[in-house]
Formats: sequence, structure tokens, C-alpha cells
Amino acid sequence: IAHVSETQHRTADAEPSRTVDERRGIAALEAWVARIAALTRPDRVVWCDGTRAESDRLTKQLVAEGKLIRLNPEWRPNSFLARSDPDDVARVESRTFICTTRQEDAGPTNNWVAPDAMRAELDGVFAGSMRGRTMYVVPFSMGPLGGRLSQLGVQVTDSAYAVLSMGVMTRMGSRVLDLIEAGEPWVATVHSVGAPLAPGERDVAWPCNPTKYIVQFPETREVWSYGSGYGGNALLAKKCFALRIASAMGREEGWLAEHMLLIKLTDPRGRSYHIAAAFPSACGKTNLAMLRPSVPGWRVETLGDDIAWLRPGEDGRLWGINPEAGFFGVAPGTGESTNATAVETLWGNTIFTNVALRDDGDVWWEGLTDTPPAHLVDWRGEDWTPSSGRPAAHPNSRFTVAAAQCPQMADDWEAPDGVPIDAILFGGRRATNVPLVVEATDWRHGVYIGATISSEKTAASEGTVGELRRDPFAMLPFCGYNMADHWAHWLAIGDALRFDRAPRMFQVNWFRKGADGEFLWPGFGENARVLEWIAGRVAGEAGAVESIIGRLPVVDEFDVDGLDLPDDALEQLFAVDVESWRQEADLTEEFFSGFGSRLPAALATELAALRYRLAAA
Ligand code: GTP
Ligand code: SPV
Ligand code: MN
Repeated sequence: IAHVSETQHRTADAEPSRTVDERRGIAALEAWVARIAALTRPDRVVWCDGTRAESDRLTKQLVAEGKLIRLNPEWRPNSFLARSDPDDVARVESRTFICTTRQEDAGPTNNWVAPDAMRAELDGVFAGSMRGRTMYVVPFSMGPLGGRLSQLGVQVTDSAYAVLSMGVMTRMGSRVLDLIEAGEPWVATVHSVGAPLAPGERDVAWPCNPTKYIVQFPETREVWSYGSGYGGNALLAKKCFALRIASAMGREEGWLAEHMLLIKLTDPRGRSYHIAAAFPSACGKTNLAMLRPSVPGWRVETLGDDIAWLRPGEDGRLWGINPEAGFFGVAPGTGESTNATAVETLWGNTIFTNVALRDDGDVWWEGLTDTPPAHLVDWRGEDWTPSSGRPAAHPNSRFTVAAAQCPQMADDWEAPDGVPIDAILFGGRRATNVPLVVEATDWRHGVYIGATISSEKTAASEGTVGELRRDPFAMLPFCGYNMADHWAHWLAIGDALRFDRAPRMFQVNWFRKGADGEFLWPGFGENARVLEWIAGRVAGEAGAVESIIGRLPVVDEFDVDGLDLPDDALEQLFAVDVESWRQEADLTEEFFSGFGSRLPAALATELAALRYRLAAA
């Protein structure tokens, strides 16, 4: 670890931020809260304690205000439906900013504005933005309280929906204040829906503002979010803190904050493996995290479904935690046949957002059951029938539920020191080219694979669904610093690990399609077959064949027992087409050139080595 920090301190800004140091202790927290209140002018300030009585009070109040619908407790106890404004349904990457002193520290993949200029702009935007509303103070811990890899934060927000969600997604409440009182530092996050109320003005069901700002100040470890109430825009512990701010913290301190699920895989002999996997938004993390293997004798247990913090340990292994305490998962496509674990997790105590409402007071979304109910109220609150010709649930509709409710949480999911990682997977949606699974030859090759991931765009953020874009480490929207420095940091982390104890790295792709445009691989529970091969590689028991892009399974040895695949599906799933990979290499060169001299030499070398292998092929 020492090695990593030294390298970084040479390049990082010499001046430590004064604001971070000043934010210690309860008095500093109170002063900060008072300053935000003086700027945003709420009618009242409420400090949240994280108790069940508090969340009951808030849900009652939101139901009375028409902002939540209580679901029929017979089917779904203590559960609620929220319908967002139709223009506030996903993360807004075009309005997400990384504000570092120097533009090159934010890098070419982030929107950048100078901190002083952004602060001046935000002062105007937030002035009076909470008028007529309550400002809640939400103290939270990312990771188990007091854990070795854990970090504290405080969110102030004028959205009670955000408070409830933060209570599910984090360890929230008074116990965090004790740690702050003891002098633990905390990340400061400010959230306003940007819809002040005039005296006597009636509120709407989902207040928000057409102008949005999702602003990170990594140098002072602050987040300012304005105008949106939805997901990662509003639950600031999640993408804003646990990825954008935390990735910048990790770079300074020698650890990693990644867009990764975390699972424990156990083989029929009882040997366990911990696996982290980075897939872009809506590309299958929640599904893999909750997998029920189709292969007899194998077991998957869940540690996390979206974010992992990883740190080299004194033993030379990479250790990881899930900093969250809940799931904010994609609803559509979640059903008995795809993710029965999630369906069971959602039995109650769940907030659903933008799914459809059944006539019996329960919820529904595309993929929950094969046959839709004859009548629903859709996510916009309009009547819906199967012949309506539009989805009943928004494609980015989600559930918010405590991790503890998942029936297959691993016993070590809250281990204060985390768990040792045996394998790291990178994936994405690729209709062509990328095989079902391929193993990197070493850490550096693995970093190259992570850095060059591309994926077809999903509904998790604004933009055109299906468009292929680079999403390095699945962190394109979430890296709080220069993406090329992120790759250099990954290389440095590799150096801090013992070479024979570093996780093995793999690329996976559940989404390859045949000539008929259909998925070649059944996915979901059958992905256990890929995990089986990965475990076999870690244990040194499964064979592999070298290819130009890495190590592939031996097709005849790959476990497809009991699986009914079309004749040449396996060949197609593992096919490596030299001409397409030449084109892929050209595109990678173009992509890399966007990072100029900041591109780590090791990655240029990896690309050159790939070209050499392609030339020889
Ligand atoms: P974020 O929460 O946005 O970060 O996404 P995520 O990566 O957790 O995505 P999630 O697991 O919710 O998957 C979203 C979509 O991928 C759903 O429509 C799933 O049905 C689909 N999906 C997941 N796994 C598979 C698979 O193995 N095969 C196929 N074909 N689709 C899958
Ligand atoms: C994602 O988009 O990757 C999510 C949902 O996990 S959000 O929390 O809104 O970012
Ligand atoms: Mn995500």
C-alpha cells in the first residue's frame, strides 16, 4: 500500500484541502448544517435517527401527501410505490460534473467546471431552494460501522423519499453521529429537488426541476445535487459518494472504489471463492449477485450488487467490501425464472419506483410474470392493458430493499475487514466479438481488458439505448478523476499485491447473439457454468487454450451437461474472429489516443502485443 501512496503523492496536489480537515467533530457538522440551511432557507431542519419509528412517520406523511402509494399489505407489507416526474427517471450524465482545480485531473471522460466557478453558480442555484420544505440531516456509514474499509457521510436533503431510501441503502442514523463526535472524517453531500414552495402553495407528487446539477468536488470531498429526486442523482451515498468521491479518495489512499457486484461462490467440495464483477449499468450485476446455479452442488451467496471497495491487505491479497446496505435494483426482467432470489427479497419493506400498480394493490413490471394482468395503472398513473402498446413499468423502474432481506446473503457480507477476492470479472453487452468468457494472461492484461470494455447503452441513463460505447471498468459515468489515471492506479494496485495472490481476471459476455439476432447463451442461472470454469482456473484444475485475446475454455470440457444448446452455439460463443478483432484494436487505438500522454505505457504495450498476435494469426 505504501508503494501506491508514494507514487500518488508525487502527482497529487501538494495542498491538502482545508475544508476536509475542518469537517471533524459534531460542532463542525452543526456549523456546516447551519451554513447549508442559511443558503437554502428550509422551513425546518430535522436530524434523522434511523429508527423504524422515524421511517414509519415519513411513509405515513408521504402517503398522506400523495407522494407514495401504500401497497396492499396482504401481498406486500410495509411497501410503497412512488411515481416520478416523467422527465426525472434516470441518472443525467450530461449534467454530472467533476470539479477539480485542474481540468486534466477530471480527464476527458468527465464534464469539468473549475471549482470556484461551479461554487459561485451553485450558490445562486441553491439560494432559497428549500423554501417551504423540511431539510433532513442524514448521517450514514458506507460499510459496517467502524469497519476498516468503511467511510462516513452526511446528506442533507429536502426529499423525504431520499431519506427513506438512504435509510435502506446505508447504515443510517444516530450511531453515525457517535463516530463523527469521536473525530471520524465525513463526506459532505447536499441534495435539493430544486422546487421551493411559496407560502400556501400545493406540492406536486414528485417535485423536481428541469435544470439539474450533479456536482462532485473530489478535492474537498463534497457532493452538491440539484433538481432531481431519482436514484443515483438523489441517493448521494451511492454513485456520487461511493464511486465518484470514493474513487478519488482511493487513489490518494491506495484503494479502489468500483462499480462491481460481490459474491461468494462455493463448489461441490465446499471450497469458497469470492468474486467481484464490473458490468455497466443494467448489464446484469444484480442478477449475477443473486444467482441460483443451474449446476448441481454449486452455491452462490450475495455480498453486494452494485459497488465494491477494494484494498490490498498486508497478506498481499486484495480485500473487498460492499459499502452499501441495500439494493436499488432494476425491476423489469426480474422474475421467478430469471432472478427468483430478488423476487423473494421483495416480499415486503420495499419502495418501488415507476413500476405498474395492479388492481389488487400489488405491483407488476415486464418480466415479473409471463402473462401481464388484464388491467394495470402504468408508471405514469394511466390506465394500461396488454394491448396498450407501451411498457407498463418504466425500463429503469427500480426497487429499494434492505440487503438483509435477501435470502442468500453470505455470512461474511458485513465482515469489518471485508473478504479476500479470488477473481475479478469484466463484462458488458456485446452482440458480437466478445466470447462468453476469456481469462486474462496476467494482471496487466486484465487491466487492459477492463480499460477497453465497451457495451451497448441501456435505459439506466439518458441517451440512445443500444448504442455501443466504451465503458472502461464500467466506470465511465462514475470515475471521480482522470480515467487514464484510474488505469494507472489499477496497475499500481497490482504491484501492491503478491503476484501469486492477486485475483485472476476474466472478461465475460452473456449477450452474444447468433445470426438470427437471438442470444446464444441462456444466461441467468446458467451463468453458473461460467463461474464453474472460473473457479476451476483459480483452483488450478480447469484447462484452457491460448487465443489472441486470452485464455479460453476447452470447448469439449466446458460444462453444458443438461443444457439444450443449438448445435454450434458453443463454437459461436467462443469464436474469436481475427478480422473483427483487428477492427476492435483500431478502435481501441483511437480510444486510447483521447488520453494523450496520460495513458499508462503498460496499456500501450498491451495493445501492441495484441496487434502482434493479430498479425501472426
Ligand atoms: P445497475 O443497477 O444499473 O448498475 O445494473 P445491474 O448491472 O445490476 O443490472 P441488472 O442485474 O439489474 O440487469 C439488468 C438487465 O439485464 C435486466 O433486463 C436483466 O434481465 C438483464 N440480464 C441480466 N443477466 C442476464 C443474462 O445472463 N442474460 C441476459 N440475456 N440478460 C440478462
Ligand atoms: C446505475 O445506473 O448504475 C445504477 C442506478 O445502479 S443509479 O443508482 O441510479 O445510478
Ligand atoms: Mn449501478
